[in-house]
Amino acid sequence: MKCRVCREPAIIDIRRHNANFCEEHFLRLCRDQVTKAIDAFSMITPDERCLVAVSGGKDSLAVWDILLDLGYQVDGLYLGLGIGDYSDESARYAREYAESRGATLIEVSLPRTYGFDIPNGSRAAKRKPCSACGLSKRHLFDQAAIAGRYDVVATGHNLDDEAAVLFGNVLHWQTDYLGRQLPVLPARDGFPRKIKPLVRLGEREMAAYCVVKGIDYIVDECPMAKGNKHIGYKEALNAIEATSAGAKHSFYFGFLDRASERFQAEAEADQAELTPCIECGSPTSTEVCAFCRLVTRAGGHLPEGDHDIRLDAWFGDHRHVEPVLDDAYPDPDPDPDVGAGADDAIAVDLSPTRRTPKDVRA
Ligand code: Q46
Ligand code: ZN
Ligand code: ZN
Repeated sequence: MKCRVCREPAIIDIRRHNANFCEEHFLRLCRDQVTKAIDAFSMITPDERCLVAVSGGKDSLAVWDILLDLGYQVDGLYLGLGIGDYSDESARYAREYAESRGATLIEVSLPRTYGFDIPNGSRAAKRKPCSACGLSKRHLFDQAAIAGRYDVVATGHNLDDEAAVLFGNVLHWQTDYLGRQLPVLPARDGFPRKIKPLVRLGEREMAAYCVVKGIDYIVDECPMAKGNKHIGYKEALNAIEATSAGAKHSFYFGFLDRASERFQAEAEADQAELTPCIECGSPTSTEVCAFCRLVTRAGGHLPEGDHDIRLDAWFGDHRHVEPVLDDAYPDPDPDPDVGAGADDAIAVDLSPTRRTPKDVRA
């Protein structure tokens, strides 16, 4: 098996490209695919500041790494969800990576700052864990990005994730979600732009990328993911891909090219008028935003002190600039009750990818 570019021994085959690559040219392929996605969808420019949602999994660490290598200004934000050992371990991988690159990692702890964790809080609030988790992530990443004056939030959604979410949305004809399932969600009402730079790269490639670059990541999946429909959709698509290489790519990019526009009017019409939440100041279509309602029902509390002090607690030494006032940034707060299936849910490292040469090397 030889590299398509240099004819040296290859370390990976990528069937949908019908090609094999050596280490050097595989890494170049990953960077090129990200560049292509960034250019095609006008995701980010070098003078913009980016906050990447870091879970400690392969995708979020890979997207951070590639964006740094491409010269973008990227800090990481890790959200501690209080999911036992899983959270402790994933935080460790995020910190180790940040340290190895001399990069800035901002950490926010749901239990410490808001007084609840996902397993107990979701039970108390009578919500599915992934639903409470997805809502918390969206709210806190948006709030952190606006407070830290980041232009854009990047997530590690890869082609497998996007194809699986699309599959689920089509299966249930969730047309409002279909209208918002894009690699870029533009900034709106003071909200940061959201981008998915890995949409041209698959899950297996991201695992291989981390192995080749020596990036350690959490392999175990979140214990709360059991029974998540997203996993079943991925398995179904993997079975199709096994006999039809490139099926996921043509499903997802065919949708973007030829169908997604048809659903956008409905998604836009759904966007209600927003006013600041009376509790936290985040924009919402109701008096109290969905996150603050969750905090109350989960038995938690909003951070103590005024807003400025709270932001200091979040950003610590990493706070770059004065924050904008709470009510300066509204939030669409759609509160979709679908956890990992939401169009803008944070990176999902659900696959039990193993970092073994057998899996990574063809
Ligand atoms: S972390 Fe959170 Fe995922 Fe765990 S509780 Fe569900 S949504 S599965 S990305
Ligand atoms: Zn090569
Ligand atoms: Zn609120």
